[in-house]
Amino acid sequence: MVIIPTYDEKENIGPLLEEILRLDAGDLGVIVVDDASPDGTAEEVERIAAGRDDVRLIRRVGPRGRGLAGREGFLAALDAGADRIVEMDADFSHHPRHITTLLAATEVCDVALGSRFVPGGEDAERAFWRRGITVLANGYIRLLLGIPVGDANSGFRCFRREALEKIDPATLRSRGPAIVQEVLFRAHRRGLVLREIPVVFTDRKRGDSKLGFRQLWGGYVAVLRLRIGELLGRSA
Ligand SMILES: Nc1nc2c(ncn2[C@@H]2O[C@H](COP(=O)(O)OP(=O)(O)O)[C@@H](O)[C@H]2O)c(=O)[nH]1
Ligand SMILES: [Mg+2]
Repeated sequence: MVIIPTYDEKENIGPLLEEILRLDAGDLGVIVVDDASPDGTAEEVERIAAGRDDVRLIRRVGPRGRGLAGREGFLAALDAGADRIVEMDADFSHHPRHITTLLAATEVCDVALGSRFVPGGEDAERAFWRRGITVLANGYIRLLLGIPVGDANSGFRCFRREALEKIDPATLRSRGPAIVQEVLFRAHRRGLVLREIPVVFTDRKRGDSKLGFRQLWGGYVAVLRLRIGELLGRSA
């Protein structure tokens, strides 16, 4: 099962679903979790999903957030009985061709992390400043949380069902993009076997990034909170 959080991805979601559904990866279902996108992303998904049972749309209401949507997607995938759960962005930064490699990797690990920073991986075409931020953020997260991975910020991952159950999505706290680090933090602290798989990231061609300075800053604070919470005895 592939879960995709969307906010204003009308132009991307159609072509993306098409590529995912064309993959030779068994009966891979897709759950799109949309946060009432003003551009009509949900209607586009409904149009595609009509008459087929491998594409599902969750229309969220209430406060929106990458974290809130991710959490809901994880829970829906578990609820649907999924054996493997892949999370990815809708903007083609995460290319569907990597899904099969991530799925295969979970035969020998609990969580396969799509990584730009292992041999074969690449952060292509992204603005210089975004790459700089990613490098700094990785150093900060590794230092603070002590997680031995090269790419802590990639939200392109595949989980074995039992691994995701251990991560316990229902109790994730992040409302925003920091969910990516929170999930990694839990996976590591709860003893899951992680493996980094090289992927090539490309910058989005259509639509706009939702990650502004405020969200980036919020992510750093969230990571710091995770560590402080742990030092105060709160379980990861
Ligand atoms: N449901 C939902 N999805 C979101 C929200 N914010 C971002 N996303 C999705 O999360 C993914 C990553 O967001 P993006 O803006 O590309 O962030 P960036 O790649 O870090 O610049 C994309 O699929 C977005 O559509 C949100 O508030 N709600
Ligand atoms: Mg993006």
